[in-house]
Amino acid sequence: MADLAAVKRALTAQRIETPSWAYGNSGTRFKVFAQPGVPRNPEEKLADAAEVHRYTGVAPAVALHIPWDKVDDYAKLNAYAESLGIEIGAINTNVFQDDDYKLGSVTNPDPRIRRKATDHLLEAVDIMDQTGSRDLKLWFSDGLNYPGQDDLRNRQDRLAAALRETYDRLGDHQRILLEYKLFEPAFYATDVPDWGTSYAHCIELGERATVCIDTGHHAPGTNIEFIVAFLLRQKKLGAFDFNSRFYADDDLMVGSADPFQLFRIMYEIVRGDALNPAYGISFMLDQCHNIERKIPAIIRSVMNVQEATAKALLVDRDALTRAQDAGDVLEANAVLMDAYNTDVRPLLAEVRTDAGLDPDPIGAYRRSGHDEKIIATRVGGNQAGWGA
Ligand code: PSV
Ligand code: MN
Repeated sequence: MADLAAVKRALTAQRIETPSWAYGNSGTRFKVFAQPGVPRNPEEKLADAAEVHRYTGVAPAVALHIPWDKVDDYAKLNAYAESLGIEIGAINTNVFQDDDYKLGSVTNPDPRIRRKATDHLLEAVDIMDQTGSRDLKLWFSDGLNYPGQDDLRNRQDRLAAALRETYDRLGDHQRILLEYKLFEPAFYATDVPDWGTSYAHCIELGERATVCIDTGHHAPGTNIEFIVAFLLRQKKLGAFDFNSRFYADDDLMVGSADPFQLFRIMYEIVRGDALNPAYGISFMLDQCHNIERKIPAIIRSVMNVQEATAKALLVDRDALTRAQDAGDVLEANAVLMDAYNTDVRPLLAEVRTDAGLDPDPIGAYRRSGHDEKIIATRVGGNQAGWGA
């Protein structure tokens, strides 16, 4: 039996970072459905993130995306976050929304464009110095649509050079999280398509470069928990971008399409003793809420991660090891499934009550009147969105 007091302590200590862009308007390449009350600036995004933390108690950090969240005074933004009881987390870079990047950013054949893209990465580190952020998250949309379009190997060399320059600019407490993605927007070849490519570049860079697993960035059927186990063993797992997918990079609420997969991922985290924030893994969401209200959707996502984590913590690891060592296939599988099939909602309600929170975060948010307030007051100005 898992030690219930220890399970509760682990759930209380858990931290989940939410993305600023999930609070703003988003959509598919077909249509952005604007919602009333959506933030018009980074401050309003922070205010919404603070609501998520207020009702869940485990989401005190919000990731920024530059230039979407660019401000003149980051010290002021930091102080505002602090006044709301939250903090600024990872700084995400954006080298995918400029005409210059049509043929790539840091891998572009044109040295001027490579310089511009690398300068953006360096600028992001300058911002981290001001926000006190530890994590620089890099995702490159770079790739090719046609065989022969550019030289695959030269592009790896250009990527390595930009990463090296950025890594060398990091302060002692800062690190690079290198994200990968199988395809899109490029379809024939992507310059960082998989965890192996990210891992190899991170090894080349040094110990402050680690892999970020975006759960939506794999081929269907990929065993993501294997990647988690492998990278943990190598001490090269730095972060998650959690979301859910049915087909591709759907960016749906984590744990909605496949809660069992999320449980299997969280089991490897628990198995690797990597849940505690002190271990250094950042559990971020990277989602877009295109058709549902955003704040309750993010609260639901945080709760989904908590539920998967609680189930993972409930696995009777002694019984599992015994069954595994005995080669008892059915019993080993049954031990894991017993934990997965446990209804952990009462346990999480207890953890919330113990922390002085409402046991029902979504109900509490709905009753708070925040949704009505933002709809009534956030009128005029331009809604912040990522322009999809
Ligand atoms: C790319 O699809 C990605 O997962 C990267 O993390 C970007 O920064 C983010 O989505 C933008 O939504
Ligand atoms: Mn991502």
